[in-house]
Amino acid sequence: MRALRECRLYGIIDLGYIPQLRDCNRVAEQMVTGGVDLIQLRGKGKSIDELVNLASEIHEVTARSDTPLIVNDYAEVAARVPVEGVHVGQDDDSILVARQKAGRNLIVGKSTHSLTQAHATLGEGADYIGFGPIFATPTKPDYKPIGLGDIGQVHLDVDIPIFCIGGINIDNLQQVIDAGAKRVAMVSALLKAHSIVDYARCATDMLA
Ligand code: TZP
Ligand code: MG
Repeated sequence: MRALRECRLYGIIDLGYIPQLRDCNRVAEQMVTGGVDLIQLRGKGKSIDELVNLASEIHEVTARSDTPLIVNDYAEVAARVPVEGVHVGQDDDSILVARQKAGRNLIVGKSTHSLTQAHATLGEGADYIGFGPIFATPTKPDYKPIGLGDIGQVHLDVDIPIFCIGGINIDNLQQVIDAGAKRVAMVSALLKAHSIVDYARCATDMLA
C-alpha cells in the first residue's frame, strides 16, 4: 500500500456530488487512473450499512492500485471493511476512540481549521491532518475560510502530512503551493470535472 508520506493528491468521493451511487466505483477508477494518491469516502447522512457496502466495492478498486482508502466519520465501517483508514472531524470521535472502534491499526486523519487545532492534533496521535477550508466552499458552506496565510507556518510546526483543503481547484492550486502546501485534498473540483482523469493528472503534475 502507498505510504502516506508519498501521497500528494487526496481525492474525496463525497456522495453529495454523486447522484447515482452505483457510479462510485467508476469515480474511484477514474481517480486512480488520474494518479490520485489517497481516496476518501465521505457519505454524510448515509447509514453505516450503506457505507459498508460502498466502501467494500470501492476498496476492490483502490486496493488494486495500492491506493489507501479512508472512510470519513465512521470507524465502525473500518471494523467491517479492510479500508486503510478513518478520518474524523473536530466534533467526531476522538482519534483514540476511532482506533478502538476500528479494532486494528490503521491510518487516522483529522480535520483542523486553525493553527491552534493543528497543534492540538499532534498530541492526539493523528497520522495526517486536513487544514482548511483555505477558500470558501459549497462542500462545507458553514465554515469560514482561513485563507493562505497560515499554510507556511503549519508546515513549520507540524511534521505529519498536511493536506490543505477547501475550495481548491486547478485555477488556484498554484497559489496554494506557492503558500507552502505540499499536499491538497479536492472534492467538488475533481468530482465535477469534465474528465476526472485529466483533472487529476493536471493536479498531480503541479504537485510533483
Ligand atoms: N473540510 C474542510 S473544507 C472541506 C472539508 C471536507 C470541503 C472541501 O471540498 P471542496 O469541494 O474541495 O471545496
Ligand atoms: Mg466528520
